[in-house]
Amino acid sequence: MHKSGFVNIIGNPNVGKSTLMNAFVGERLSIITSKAQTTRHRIFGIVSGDDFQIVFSDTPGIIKPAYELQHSMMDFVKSALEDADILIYMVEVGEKELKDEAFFAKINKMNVPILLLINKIDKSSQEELENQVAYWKEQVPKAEIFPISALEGFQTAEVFNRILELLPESPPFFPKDQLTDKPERFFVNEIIREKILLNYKKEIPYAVEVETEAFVESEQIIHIRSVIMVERETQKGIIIGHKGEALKKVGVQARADLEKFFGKQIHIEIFVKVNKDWRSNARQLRRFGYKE
Ligand code: GDP
Ligand code: K
Ligand code: MG
Repeated sequence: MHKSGFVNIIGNPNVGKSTLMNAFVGERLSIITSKAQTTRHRIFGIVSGDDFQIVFSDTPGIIKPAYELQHSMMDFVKSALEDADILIYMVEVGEKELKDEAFFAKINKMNVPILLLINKIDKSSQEELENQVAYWKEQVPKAEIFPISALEGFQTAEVFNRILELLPESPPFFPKDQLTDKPERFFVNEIIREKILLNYKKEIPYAVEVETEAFVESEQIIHIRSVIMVERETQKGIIIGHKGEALKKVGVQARADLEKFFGKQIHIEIFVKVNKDWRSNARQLRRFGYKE
């Protein structure tokens, strides 16, 4: 017998969704920072064994969309709610002030198993944790509750084993050696975007999109050419920085991660271009893979 299914991870921004998926897959497929809206796409992380295949979906955090890009991000969340075989709803210790009754009502009515993971318990006391479990039992009675630490790997094996038990009988959806649905260039873009999230303040990271124009692999080395797209001339100046120092730092940091990710020497050139209001432009969003 072979089991296979879609296990979709949803939750508020910054609760640790990407950290959990990477931990299960054993690769840094999803970028992680302490900033909300780090994850903009729905990303598959595929874990296969002899008789099972779990297709995890990492998704953007749930937000009220303010512009077209964020609408597309929430469409990824919606589709993850619709096609799950098992739903992982992740919360973090102490987030109960973000109560959303309509959302709870919706997931309580879903007819797939729901695992409600209370993450970051490394930061909580035993008493606080007990209160949290009681609270979530009341809000989402349908869910099985697991207190975990995605970062420290606490109780994540238990969650994984429960997923294996709940997984429906099915042939695999992807070749057994496939790790993700995204092409190599996607991960180049994401690694560069992570460095932008880490190096620039305020609005800058949210105005940025990265596009990789060339990815040429030979036996020894991968040659990459990427473009950082911003919405305004002033943002371009900030990205490049005084004498190009800021952009150089992004390049050095990205290259180090790319070498780890691809296991090869990397040569990378990064340019900055203005692409006015790309975040609000449906055609541009389609081009960057945010829309069908
Ligand atoms: P996402 O926005 O839900 O995908 O969250 P991320 O995976 O990007 O994580 C957001 C932040 O929470 C990062 O700084 C992570 O290192 C941190 N984080 C994730 N899991 C844990 C955990 O179990 N414990 C603690 N203390 N921090 C965590
Ligand atoms: K985040
Ligand atoms: Mg994320």
